[in-house]
Amino acid sequence: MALRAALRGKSGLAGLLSCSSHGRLCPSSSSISQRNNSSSAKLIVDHDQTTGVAVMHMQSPPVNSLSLDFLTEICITLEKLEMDKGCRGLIITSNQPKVFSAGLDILEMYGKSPERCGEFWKAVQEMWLKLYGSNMVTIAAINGSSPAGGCLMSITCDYRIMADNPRYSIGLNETMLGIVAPFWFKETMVNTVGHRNTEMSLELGLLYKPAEALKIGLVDQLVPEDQVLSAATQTMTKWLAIPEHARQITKSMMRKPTIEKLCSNREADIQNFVSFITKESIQKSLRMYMEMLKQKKA
Ligand code: CO8
Repeated sequence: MALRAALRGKSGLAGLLSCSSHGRLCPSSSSISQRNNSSSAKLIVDHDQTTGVAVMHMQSPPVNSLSLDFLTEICITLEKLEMDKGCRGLIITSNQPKVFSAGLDILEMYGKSPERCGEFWKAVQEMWLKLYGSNMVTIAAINGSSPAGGCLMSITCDYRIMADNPRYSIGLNETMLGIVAPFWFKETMVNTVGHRNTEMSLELGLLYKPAEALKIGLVDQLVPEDQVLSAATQTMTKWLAIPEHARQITKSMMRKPTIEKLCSNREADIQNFVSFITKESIQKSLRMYMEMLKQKKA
């Protein structure tokens, strides 16, 4: 049944996401296919009509941290691209220097009401569902550091190319903040680097330099910094040459169990997050981590 849905083409894998509240975050369902590019405050999308490839540049200063507003913009953009039959591939990259994305905006998890935390977490789930379940070929062009939620965004993609710069790092470092990556972060990581690497990585909150990330398969390719986007474009051409339905059905087979697990536990997952993050001890850990970030700067 699911495979048949995927066979229907563009709506296939995305169509499996029956739990994804597409309408909620997407006030407009109009296509952007007639335009070569679109921009909002925090995102620039260059859509090449001839190749069917869109490049989404994140530019939310200073570090592309994923606030509720930014997540909402990302979700709206992903929804539009997914519905656009002229868009078959998506490259995600950053316009901010040195950083792909600093992950979830810590300020969204600190000192906020339970209702607001719940709304924020729903948006995080929504972004993951849209990216992990996308029918498009998705490539992360990681041109800077990519901790926590930034790493999550990257591993939802089909392929990862990272700038070969030892000053950058990538990983799910949640434990370093005193918080715990939820099961769907963990499973996306397991699906990428295997159980043992994930276990060590998550328990120790490891951030990997590009060469180490390549070694464990957290990224697929390293290139000089100024070639990240061109390498992503080249790789995209190869992926788009694969018969589309076969590729989409295969992607669906690989990802469906993880996606369905979140879909059937979505509300409970929100409640877990809210009760965990609003605990005084967790708030204290977040406060200390933010102070540490400031001290590092001084
Ligand atoms: N959220 C909010 N603000 C941030 C974040 C963030 N994630 N990251 C950095 N900032 C702020 C800094 O505090 C600083 O603010 P200010 O200018 O006011 O002092 C500003 O952005 C610039 O930061 P830096 O000076 O540190 O910039 P650098 O270019 O030197 O370094 C880095 C960039 C490497 C990204 C660095 O900022 C960093 O390591 N940031 C922290 C990244 C991080 O640990 N993120 C984890 C977020 S949690 C997450 O994504 C998953 C949560 C899952 C929750 C599960 C709970 C159940």
